[in-house]
Order: sequence, then structure tokens, then C-alpha cells
Amino acid sequence: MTDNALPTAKTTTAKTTTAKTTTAKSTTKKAATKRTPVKKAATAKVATAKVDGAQLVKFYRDMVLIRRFEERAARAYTEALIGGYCHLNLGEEAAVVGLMGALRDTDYLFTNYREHGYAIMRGIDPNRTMAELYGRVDGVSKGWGGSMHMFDMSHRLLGGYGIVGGQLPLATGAALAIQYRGLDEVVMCTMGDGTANIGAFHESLNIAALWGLPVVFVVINNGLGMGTTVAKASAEPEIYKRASAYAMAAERVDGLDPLAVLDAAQRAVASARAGKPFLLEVLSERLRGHSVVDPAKYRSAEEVAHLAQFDPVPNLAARLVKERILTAAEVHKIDEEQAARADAADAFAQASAQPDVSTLFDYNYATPVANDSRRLPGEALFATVARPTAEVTR
Ligand SMILES: Cc1ncc(C[n+]2csc(CCOP(=O)(O)OP(=O)(O)O)c2C)c(N)n1
Ligand SMILES: [Mg+2]
Repeated sequence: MTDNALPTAKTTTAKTTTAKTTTAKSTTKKAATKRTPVKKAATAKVATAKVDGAQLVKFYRDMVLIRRFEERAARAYTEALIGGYCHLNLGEEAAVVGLMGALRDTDYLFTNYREHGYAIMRGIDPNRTMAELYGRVDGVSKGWGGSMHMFDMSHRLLGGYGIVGGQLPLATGAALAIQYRGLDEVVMCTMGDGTANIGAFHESLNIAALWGLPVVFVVINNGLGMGTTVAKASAEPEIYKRASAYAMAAERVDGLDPLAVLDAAQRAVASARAGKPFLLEVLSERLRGHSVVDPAKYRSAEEVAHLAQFDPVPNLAARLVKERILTAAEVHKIDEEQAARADAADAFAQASAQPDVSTLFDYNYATPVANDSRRLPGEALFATVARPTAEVTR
């Protein structure tokens, strides 16, 4: 196996830990070369204690919606209907629905550029989410944000950030504002495994722990930062253990099981609400390239084929049928309904108008700024200043 290869022996049932409070027990062992499965017992506990048929069906419905939405977005991108960058949640659907299920409407979410599923699960209409990808006026950010920069205060989605780690200090600041105002709200801040190596990660976790801020930091560990494996990038590849440096509670959970994610996220959110910030590591898989234009040549055909068995969507469909929660026909019906929902979102986006160029600068600042440059491409940065005459300079 190359260093980029996924571990072949990984199982979806061997990765969950129980709530684990890491208290300055920093690991000293050599960095593992592959993702390390963690204890099995807790997964069994989650699976037996928490199985709720109605909840699982809701999760399936939502996960299929995200799946079909992302596939539709990928198609529109390759047809050159969508511009800019476009990163998909394919493979991370169970993580998205489980995490979002733990938040109240009054809680806040900061996320990165891989955000479409999060926007929809926060309650934003898929039509408006797709219209944003198309850069149209009916989009979440009125068409000026695009795939990576959705922002919707009414659903408490505070972005959408393209700079790796850019969301962490902002999320920490939002948590400080909540604490300062004495509110009962929580901030969730999601990021990837590669982001845990950015300086802002350490600064944010430190100050959050020091001041007891109501924030949950969630690392979606999909094993890759673009084409670089966690093993190649992280001295400690079990990222949740980094919380021990800040005496912060932490846990690692199987991100392919939406119930396990919900269960762990609820514990994490409850901890943050009580003034104890939390680091939650969610083990996941990225089924395709880093973005829609990445052919992911750093993965062998064998690895890609191997990935299919970890696909959370068909796995949940099989579970629903096996546990007799739904029939195969009912599963199929959900698939068709959600494919139609994604198609409708696409049609809505295509029918939405392009924003007028005169509105280009309207949302740069929350309050008016006197010298806010409104320069369009080709225009001078500043108004031309007359050269001083010889008389003036003398
Ligand atoms: C500060 C900064 N450095 C580098 C990049 C380029 N970049 C974009 S995504 C990415 C990888 C991030 O990986 P990870 O945090 O694991 O998130 P994932 O894409 O796997 O969800 C990099 C290096 C960037 N956008 N910002
Ligand atoms: Mg990653």
C-alpha cells in the first residue's frame, strides 16, 4: 500500500469511542501510518441503545437529498453552468446530518468551503442553495458568495470560508459574544483534518478552553487534505487527542453512522452549552476528488473501488431494509423523490436572474464605510489626483 492508500482492513463499526475527556494525556507514540480504528464497544452501545426507526428514515431522506443535490451540482459544474470552485459532501452525508441534528435553531454554524449539505441541513431551501452555486439573485448570498461563501443570518449559518482555518477564530469570537451576552447558544465550527495543522486551530482551541467558551470544534477527518494523507501531514493522526494540549474534552466517532454522529454531537453540544468547549473528530470518507475538477490521480483504482463499501448512503439503505424499517420499494421511492427535489433546485437556479453588477459591492460591509472602494475591473483604484504645481512645492 502506498502512503496515500486507505487502510484495507478498516471497518465501519470499529471506530467510535465513548465520551472521552482528554486531560493533558498527550500521546507520545510514533505517528501511525494509517488511520487507527478505536474501540468497538461504544459503537455497539450507540447502535443498540439509540436505534430509532423514524430517526433513521429521516436521516436517510436527508442524506439522499444531499447526495442527489451534490451530484446535480457536479453535473452543472461540468456543463460550465456553475463557475468558481465547487467542493462536495459526497461520502460525508452521515456526518452532516448527524452534526446538524444536534443543533438548535438558535445555535450557530461556521463551516468551510465543503458546505452545501450543511446549508441545506440548517434549513436553507435547496433551491436557494443551488441558486447560490449558479451565482443568481435568489441564492443564499444573493449570488455573490458562490459555493464556498454562503451566509444566512436567519438560519444562523455564518459562512462558508475558503481560507483553510479562516472560520476558527471567527467562530471562537462568536462564542465569546454569546458568553459576554449571557445567552444559552452554542457555536459549532466544522473543518477538515488538514485544518488541524493551521496555527489558528491551536490559537482558537487554547482561548476557547481558557475562557470556557460555548463552542464545539468538529474535525471531519476524511483522511485527506487535497491529495495529502493525514499520516503524511499530522504528527498525531488521531486528531481528537490534540485537545489534551488544551485540557479540552474530546471524542472520536464513526462518521459513516449518522446515529453515532448525532449521539456524539449531542454530548459535545451539551458540554459546550455548559461552558466546556469540545473537540469532536468525525471519521469519514471523501468519495471523490478534493473539488469537482480534481481527478484524484493520487488514488489507485483499487482504492477507489475499495471506498464503495464505506459509502454511507447505500449502507443506510441496506440497513433500513435489513432491519425491516422500510421495504426496498419505499427506499426506492425516497431516492426518486430526492432526485426530483435536486432537479427542481437546479431548474429554480437556472430560472433565477443574474445579479446586477451595480449591486456588486452592496454586501461588503455590515455598516457604511466612507472610503469603501467600488472599483469595477479596469477602473482606476483612486480618483486621479492633480500633480502639485512648482509653486505649491516650493
Ligand atoms: C490558508 C490556506 N492554505 C491552503 C489552501 C488550499 N487548500 C484548500 S483546501 C485544502 C485542504 C484542506 O484539507 P482538509 O482540512 O482536510 O479539508 P477537506 O478538503 O478534506 O474537507 C487546502 C490546502 C487554502 N484554501 N487556504
Ligand atoms: Mg480532509
